[in-house]
Amino acid sequence: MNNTTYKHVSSGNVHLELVQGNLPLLTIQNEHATCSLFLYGAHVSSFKPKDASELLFLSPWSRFEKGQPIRGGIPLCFPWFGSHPDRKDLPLHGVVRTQMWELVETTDMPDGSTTVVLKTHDDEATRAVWPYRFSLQLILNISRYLTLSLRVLNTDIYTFHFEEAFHTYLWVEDPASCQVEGLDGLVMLDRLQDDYTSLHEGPVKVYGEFVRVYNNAGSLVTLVDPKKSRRILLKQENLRHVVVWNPGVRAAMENPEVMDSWKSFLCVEHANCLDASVVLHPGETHHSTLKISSIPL
Ligand code: TA6
Repeated sequence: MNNTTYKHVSSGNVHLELVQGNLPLLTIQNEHATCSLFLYGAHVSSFKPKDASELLFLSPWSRFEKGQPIRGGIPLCFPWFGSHPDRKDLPLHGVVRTQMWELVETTDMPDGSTTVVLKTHDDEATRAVWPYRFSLQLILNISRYLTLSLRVLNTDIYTFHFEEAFHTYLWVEDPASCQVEGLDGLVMLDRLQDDYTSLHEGPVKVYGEFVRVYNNAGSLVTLVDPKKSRRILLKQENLRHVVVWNPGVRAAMENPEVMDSWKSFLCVEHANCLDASVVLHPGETHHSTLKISSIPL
């Protein structure tokens, strides 16, 4: 299946339709969970395991327009994370979250889960701002867990380095009442205080505008939400840093695509960024994986 034939595809557990702003949205519903995914940005917008509530937050103020990033869900950041290191005029978080990805295949697996494969690559527009040839593949598996595996292939004749992230917006009842566990004892950079660095101790609790990078996290980080009575589990492979972000009321109200929705999400982002950016030689592939699930408290 390619992007010229996706208009009204429906097969097995997978359904494809055009929604908001004519963006193609894939919905996967199987015996374990329901998941929605925009082909624009390969952007997962919803994941609801059976017998549990929605894990991801999608801003109702998001514009859902080509050329604009979708606010919420799981934006994919590549080849830079946050602002471009030299050019502040370029979009935050790179170029692939505003590209239309190609749906390669969907497979209903014998265990009842569903696998979806999408891909994208460099084009004239990406090379105008990042002069390398690359190919990206996102492999999703929807079961009791949502598993996202990103493969970055260097198809250039030159070595490049890149940053990448799963910029996950988790749905919470009240960010200030939540805590993020699994980051104890790590070096922390406060991005709002000129990267002031300290050793972090205990669980992370957010207050006001909060953008902190926790270095070299372990494989499991969890978000405890007492008001939703649940713990969200985030398990990673090959993603070194964890960024915890909430804009707080002031910055949120200045952003028409966030507004009062700041009260309903906490971003816990898995990233290879800053000193953890990846060097990739021609012909090499880099793999990273994030697995998301929840359990009741
Ligand atoms: O990852 C954290 C961050 O870089 C924040 O500093 C904030 O600017 C945010 O991402 C923006 O994310 P968005 O999805 O709105 O583009």
